Amino acid sequence: MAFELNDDRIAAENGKRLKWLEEDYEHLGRQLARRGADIERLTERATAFRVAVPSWGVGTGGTRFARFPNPGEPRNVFEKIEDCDVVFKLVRTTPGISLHIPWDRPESAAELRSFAEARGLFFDSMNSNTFEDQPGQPRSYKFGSLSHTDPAVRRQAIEHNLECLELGVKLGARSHTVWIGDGGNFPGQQHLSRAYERYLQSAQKIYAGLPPDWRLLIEHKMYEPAFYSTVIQDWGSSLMAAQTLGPKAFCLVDLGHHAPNVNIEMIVARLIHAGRLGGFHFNDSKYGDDDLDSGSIDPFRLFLIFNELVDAEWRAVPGLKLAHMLDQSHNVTDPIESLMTSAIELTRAYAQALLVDRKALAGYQETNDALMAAQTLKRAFTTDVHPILARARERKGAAIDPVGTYRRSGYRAECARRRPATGPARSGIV
Ligand code: LRH
Ligand code: MN
Repeated sequence: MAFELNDDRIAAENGKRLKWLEEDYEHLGRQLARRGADIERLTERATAFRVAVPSWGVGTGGTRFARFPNPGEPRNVFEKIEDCDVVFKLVRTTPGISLHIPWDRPESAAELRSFAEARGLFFDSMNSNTFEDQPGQPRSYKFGSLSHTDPAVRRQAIEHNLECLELGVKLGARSHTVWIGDGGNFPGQQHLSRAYERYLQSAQKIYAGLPPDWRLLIEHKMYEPAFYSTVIQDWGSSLMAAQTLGPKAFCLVDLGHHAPNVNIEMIVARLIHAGRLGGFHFNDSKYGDDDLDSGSIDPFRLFLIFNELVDAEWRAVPGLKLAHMLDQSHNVTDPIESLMTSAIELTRAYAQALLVDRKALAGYQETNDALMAAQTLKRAFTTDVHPILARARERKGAAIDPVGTYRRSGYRAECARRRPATGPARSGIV
């Protein structure tokens, strides 16, 4: 596809906005200097921040009630990469793409890999799918997959995961994320312990297939599609599984996979303590697994999660290597715009967490000065770091105003012209 949103266009757009950015950046720099913070250091850290985008996030999401496709939707994995490329060009924070198999299974892994690498992109965590039946699939996952009572179904699910590892090696990925919807809708439907044990046996076979330098990311979820019990329902089930499997198994925290008032930053702190925090699926939610744009409902919660991550870094917690990924469903927005603004919201939460005066905070915590401790966090959260984020983008050749630049580029209209709707790419996400 010839139409490209190129660096010249972005530079031209930035040129019109540089003057106010410099003004705001200088002003914030002086304010932060008074607080003992070095704006250049913060901008450096914000510039280095990275989060992967989900291939399934560039298509239009929907609910069980309806899906309202966007014009010019990607129809195959290559068009998904093209859209991920636009996100990357405009924010330069998202070089990694997380694929979902079989939705993104390529004819040729080599062709797909070079297509991505030619755009400065790489493949992040692989994702298996044993939560739906594929056409012609011998055995159904209706009653589960890795924890199914039928060993033949478990074998089928294990083989699918091993296929994801094999493909992932060809694509240059370094981790594999396993989320299963296994569970029951009624008390008594599943034996809660035997189902978990079957899961562990199956997961051990997947773990045994992990390439040496890979990580296995276990994703827990409270409910849905099962509505009474879920085999990997919470961080405890995930942590025990990781500890059972071995040192390459870690826990992945999807923000939407918890009950509304659960203290997720506490879970993050515990998983860091256990040395098993492996990564995140960032999104936001008010009720269930709403998969809304990160920071769109509760930006303070997002900040508190990054506060735990930055605090762990500050305490030099060993071996903390995190896979940050977005996992969202864009039902009413242009997915490209939502992914760009969500990547920026994560960078914002990270930059604000870097602004926390940790020495002062530790002092207030030690002396039980509750108010000043809370105020110290709030001060960082209420600092408008927009100039730092825009400067970081501008310095990387990304857009100072990504959404404006994107809209003025006419990319979506061009996609609508060049990608006549043939029905959505196999994203599976209705
Ligand atoms: C499950 C989930 C999981 C993905 C899917 C697309 O709710 O968060 O991470 O496989 O969404
Ligand atoms: Mn997820």
